Amino acid sequence: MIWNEKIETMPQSDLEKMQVENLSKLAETLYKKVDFYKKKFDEAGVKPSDIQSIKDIAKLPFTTKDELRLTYPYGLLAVDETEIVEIHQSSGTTGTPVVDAYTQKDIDIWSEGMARCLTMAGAGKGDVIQNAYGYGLFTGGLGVHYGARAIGANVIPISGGNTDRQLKVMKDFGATFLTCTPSYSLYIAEFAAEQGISMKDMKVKAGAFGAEPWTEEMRREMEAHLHLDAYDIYGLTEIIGPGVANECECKDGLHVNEDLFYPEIINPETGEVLPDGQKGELVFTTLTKEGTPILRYRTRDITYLTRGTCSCGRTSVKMHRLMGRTDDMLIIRGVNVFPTQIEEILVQMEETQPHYQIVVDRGQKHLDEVEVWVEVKDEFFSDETRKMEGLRSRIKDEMKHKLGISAVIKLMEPKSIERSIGKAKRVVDKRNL
Ligand code: DLL
Repeated sequence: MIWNEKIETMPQSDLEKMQVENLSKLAETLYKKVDFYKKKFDEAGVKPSDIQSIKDIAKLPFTTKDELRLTYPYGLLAVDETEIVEIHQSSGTTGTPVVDAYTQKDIDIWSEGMARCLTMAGAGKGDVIQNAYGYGLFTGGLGVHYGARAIGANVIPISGGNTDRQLKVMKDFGATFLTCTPSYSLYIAEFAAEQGISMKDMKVKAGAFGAEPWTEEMRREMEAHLHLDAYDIYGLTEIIGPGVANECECKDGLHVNEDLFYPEIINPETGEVLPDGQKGELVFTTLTKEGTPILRYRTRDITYLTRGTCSCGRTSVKMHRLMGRTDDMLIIRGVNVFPTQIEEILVQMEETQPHYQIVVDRGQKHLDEVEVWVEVKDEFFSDETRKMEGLRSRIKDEMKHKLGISAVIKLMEPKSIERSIGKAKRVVDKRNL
């Protein structure tokens, strides 16, 4: 099934007309209503009237995550504050968060994008969607919720965690579709096996999994252990949340809702737009959003685009499943964390040295596990466990409180962490993502 046949199967030339029209309108609005963008247009020497074709987008300035942080909370608002009906924030809990402020029309756009995504993954009216993405400021829970409501499915807003109850609800209400992070889905499968519950006895036939990197190997495991079809769903807070792109039944790239979110691939070093098929940094422009529309947002996600009619009938451009990031952002159980944020906590401790290493692995339960190894200063290092325990729990608590991650802290003897001659290798990621 295709949710919006007209748009999703539209010839590219017709789609492009719509895109240019909306891009021109967007440029006008940003120039008139958002000082931040007016300044950027002026600095770049461009005017909204310079947009004559979709390729002209390359004349317009980029937006970066740092700029979004600098304009917190409402610096990028393009409407009156009273028009905002809902806000969300990026999943990292520290630093200055990135805000998405939605008007009613934005919520409608979100619902439409998500309705298309869920339909691509095989959901529809009559389905019971167990939505185990977190509800709250994170966009996963409510984004899927709005899409599920739009397609007329029955949505169970169970949110993440409490796996015992997930399985009971799944069984008792006959859930047919699951939405959560890929790692959590594997945890559910493993937990079920431990409890002697067979996933074969569940009715779940498919699911939309995203919000963190995953691989084809993981898909195979998920499909084998959960007995379902696993589809990749992509999105980000800055653009709208989930609902930006999703895999169809071909499971061969994610169709981008490009009438709403215009994708480009650029060379991350030069900013030059790359042709289809070439790998680079993914950039998005929200073509129709009202509250916090965004121009050429540099996602730092790496992928490439392909065009052509897909065997599912859709003509929308496809992005390859994500192939990494241009920065060192880690996604730990769905929470975005930069190594520098961990460093900030460590350097504030009087007892530790700025020599540390972050080791990330997928534990036995398929969930991300983080170990932080940090050297203790000579004068504070002690063989007495009691003395060291206090420091360990202070670091652990700070990380939980400020970053929202649970880490195992290993206090190391002075000079025990390998020194590097060049760039220090702060992160050892063993997850093979
Ligand atoms: O993770 C939105 C979302 C919710 C997407 C539910 C899918 C499902 P943020 O917390 O802002 O938003 O994180 C966005 O997560 O730039 C990617 O690096 C990563 N990411 C999201 N989806 C995928 C995916 C939500 N399917 C950041 N594969 C993005 C790999 C993903 N990485």
